[in-house]
Parts: sequence; C-alpha cells; structure tokens
Amino acid sequence: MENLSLHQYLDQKKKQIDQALNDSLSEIKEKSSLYAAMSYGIFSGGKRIRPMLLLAVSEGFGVNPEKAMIPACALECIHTYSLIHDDLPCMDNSGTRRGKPTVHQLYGEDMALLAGDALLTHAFSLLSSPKACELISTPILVRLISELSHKSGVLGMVEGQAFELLQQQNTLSEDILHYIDEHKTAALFSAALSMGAILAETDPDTIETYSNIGRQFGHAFQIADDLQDYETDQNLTNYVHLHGLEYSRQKLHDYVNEAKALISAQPIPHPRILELFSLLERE
Ligand code: GRG
Repeated sequence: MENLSLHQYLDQKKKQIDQALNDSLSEIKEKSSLYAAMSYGIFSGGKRIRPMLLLAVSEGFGVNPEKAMIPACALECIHTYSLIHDDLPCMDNSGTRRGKPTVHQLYGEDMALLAGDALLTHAFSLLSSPKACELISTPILVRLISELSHKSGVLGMVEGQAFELLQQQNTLSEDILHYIDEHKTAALFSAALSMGAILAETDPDTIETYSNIGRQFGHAFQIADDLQDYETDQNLTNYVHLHGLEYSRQKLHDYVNEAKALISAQPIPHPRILELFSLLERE
C-alpha cells in the first residue's frame, strides 16, 4: 500500500476514475447529441465509491490497475444511469441530486431517459471494447459482463426498483424492505467486490465470498443513506421510518462489522477496504 492517507488515496482514485471516464467518452463527445446530458450526469459530483471498491479489491490481489479501471468505469456508468432514471418524473420525480438540478431538469425528460439508456449500453460497450480485449482475457471479460448484467438487471437492481415501486401502497414489513435494499442497493456493491475478485481470477467460492462482503456493505450503505435523509425523506421505504433511529444505527454498525470481519478473514490483506468500510460510521 502506498503511503497515502485515506483522504489522499480517495482523492487520487477519484481523479483517476474521472480521467478514465472522461477518456471513455471521447468518441461520444465528438459524435453524439447525448454527450452533454450524459456527461452532466456522470460529472456532477458522484463520490465514485463503487468503482473505488472494485479498484481497491483488485489492488489487494495485485491486479494491474489499468485492467481494473475498465470494469470500474462500467460499474460507475451503470450506477449513474440508475440515478438519472430514478430521478425521472415517472419514478422518484426529483428536481435535485447532489444539490444540483437533475439531468431531466436541465435537458428534458426525453434526453434524460436516453442519457440513462446510453450510459447503460456504454458500460457493456466498454467491457467488450478492443482495449478491454487487449488487457483482459476473454473468459474473464465474459464473467465480468455476466456479473454486472446479472447484478444490475432484472434479477438485481432493476428488480429492486420495480418491487419498490409496486410496494408504495402496501404496509412495509422488515422482509420486504430487506428484499428491496438487497436488490436496489446491495446488488451493485456486491458486484463491485465480486468483479474485483473475478479480475483477480480467483475461484468461485472466493468470488462468492467477496460478493457477500459487498452485499453486507451495501445494506450498511443504504441504512447510512436512510439515516442521513430520514427527516426529509417522504419515502415509505426509508429504513429508519420502519425500524427507528436506535435500531437503525445498531444495524448499520452490525453490517459494517460483519463486512469487516469477513474481509479480515481473507488470506489477502485489504487495508484500504477496511478503511473504506469504516467511513460509513464516521459520516
Ligand atoms: C432506475 C433501474 C433503476 C434503478 C434505480 C440506485 C437506484 C435504483 C435508485 C437511487 C435511489 C437510491 C436512494 C438508491 C439507494 C442507493 C443510493 C444511496 C444511491 C446513491 O449512491 P451514492 O451516494 O451516489 O454512491 P453518488 O451521488 O455518490 O454517485
């Protein structure tokens, strides 16, 4: 591990991810009418936590960082598309995100919908690009594509969103909320860690272990987000509305601890991942 403080490490990784995302959009910048809406969505202040986790896992395994940056960017494109679509009037109908106007506020609902579609397809275009094929072997690329499409798709994040929308009129139970958070939020965190392990060409059990660690962290992340928002959040699926403040803080702590225990039990040390996990309880 380079001798950087966590703050310096996060700053360095964020700059590298932003640069790689920018480079990945260069042809689109020249040729596409959607570039403005896409780049506004992707460069308007995201923390890049999912790609950072993917990079940190693969770094722990000693994977070439240039190789890991391609799936890291693909994952961030998927995350950004989901936020753009989630903000649309037919979904959450949000006028602001990260303190700024949402993509549809600035570019219209039609362009925002298409910018989301374009980022979703761009993710898989990146994973099957000539550069990806040059750096990563075909079987590993196929496994990465399978993992990302599965966790973000109709049995993963998209299912979480659909299921949540269908619940709005119903009384929420603990099990239902767990199902929503597992799919809508935890699935992409799970992909961040499992894709790092896939890149490192580890065995299926190890990939499953990392996937599970990401899932635990994803639940913690959702509770932390719900704790931050609970006073202003009208959403019935806010964890704190269902469980109360004290229980939610305890569960956040339990999920973070479980994720840390699982990562610490791995034969490969992952000091940065442990630091990244700890951040959730400091905010
Ligand atoms: C529209 C298919 C589709 C899915 C949407 C991710 C999602 C599903 C909805 C976003 C709303 C929400 C509260 C999701 C929970 C996960 C979460 C807290 C997302 C925000 O993630 P951050 O904080 O985002 O990593 P930044 O702004 O840093 O990019």
